[in-house]
Amino acid sequence: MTRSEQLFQEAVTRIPGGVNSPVRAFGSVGLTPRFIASAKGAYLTDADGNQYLDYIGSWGPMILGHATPLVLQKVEEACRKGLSFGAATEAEVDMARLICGMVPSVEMVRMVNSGTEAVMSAIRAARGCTGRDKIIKFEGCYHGHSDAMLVKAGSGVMTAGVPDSSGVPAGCTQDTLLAVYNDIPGVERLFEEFGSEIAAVIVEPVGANMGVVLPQKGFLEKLRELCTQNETVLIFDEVITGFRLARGGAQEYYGIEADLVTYGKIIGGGMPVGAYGGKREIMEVVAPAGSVYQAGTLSGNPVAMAAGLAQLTYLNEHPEVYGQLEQAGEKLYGGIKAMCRDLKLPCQVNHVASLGCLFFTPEPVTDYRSAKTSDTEAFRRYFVHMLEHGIYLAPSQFEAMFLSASHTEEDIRFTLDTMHKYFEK
Ligand code: KE4
Repeated sequence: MTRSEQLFQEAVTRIPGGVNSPVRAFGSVGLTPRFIASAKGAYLTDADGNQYLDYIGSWGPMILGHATPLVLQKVEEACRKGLSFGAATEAEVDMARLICGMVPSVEMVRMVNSGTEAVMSAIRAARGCTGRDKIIKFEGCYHGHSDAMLVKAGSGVMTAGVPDSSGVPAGCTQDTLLAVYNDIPGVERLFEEFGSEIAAVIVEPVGANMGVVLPQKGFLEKLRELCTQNETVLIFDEVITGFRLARGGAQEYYGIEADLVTYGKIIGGGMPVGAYGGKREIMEVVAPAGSVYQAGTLSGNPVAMAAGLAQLTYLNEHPEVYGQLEQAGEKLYGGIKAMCRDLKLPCQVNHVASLGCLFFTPEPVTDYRSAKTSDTEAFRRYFVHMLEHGIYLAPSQFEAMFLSASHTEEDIRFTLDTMHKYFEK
């Protein structure tokens, strides 16, 4: 029995499903999850000493790679000054100044402890400043696990979401309206029916939780226009795209300004951090400045701020990293695309900058419905081959691949060679 198998055997007796976040359980690929002991650069080492080239990067935070000296040094320095004070610190002012400097649309920002908390709070702020209740979200977009976001499409008649998890009362999702990603007419119909009741539209500017689904031309622009016309708050959930697609995230990359934006992952440098921010007149409704309550014992934690500041400062001072990630993405995802063409594989490749996804479907993937036409058994076989050859992918067809600044040309060549050996069989 491997060490990972031993650990998993005990873990399932004391942790639901043996993991502290469901996707880590390798459920959809039917394997024992690898228990990771350490990581450095683009590589993970599991509890049995096996090394893997990592395309998850902790689901996005590790854009520079694992255990980068510049982040570790700042964390160590912060630790020596104390781990948590529950009081205001200079590091939080530095972080707010840095985020507002990197993202022009963000005039004020509040630190929280996860992407879920950032989204939950941004929605409350949008409802608080508009006095409206309804929210539009898109099928296939994931915004964390707050009740109002755990919805799936109701019956054809209903447009309101129904809970997509047990334990979520219908009352928590009755104001969540569901639309189809890239389907502007559907959004227009919701605005025609509910316009003056809609507090916010929340969208992943690049869908990265149904695999990777890109915004079609005009989609984000039209959402911006509809929200402006209806005085609805446009929320970009940039927990994944934030500071990954560009210094200013998807807002910069696509040239669209959201009213509120949510962050996580990269801004924590690997530590538990989330944030929401945007227009001053919206953010000033948040307590204690305003009447929208939101709080957190460890929000702006000094050690987490040290990690986040180190990573974000580096990205801010070295924008060339984004060009490097763009080129690496072209090499990797362009190489996979060429392989699919040459070997006539029934697959699709969607990618933008360092994010990408290989879908096992012949159908172009433009939304959740088309993503779900993927052959998840074919994905599972591919995943097992890659893992056995030392390449650690997301254990689900409906997740993204994440490149980091630590992935080398050699790593990308090894990845493409390993894929080619699999597909040419
Ligand atoms: P967290 O609460 O997990 O920090 O963030 C929630 C969240 C919000 N918005 C977007 C766009 C997200 O992608 C996420 C979380 N992403 C998943 C990866 N698909 C986290 C991995 C996990 O759940 O373990």
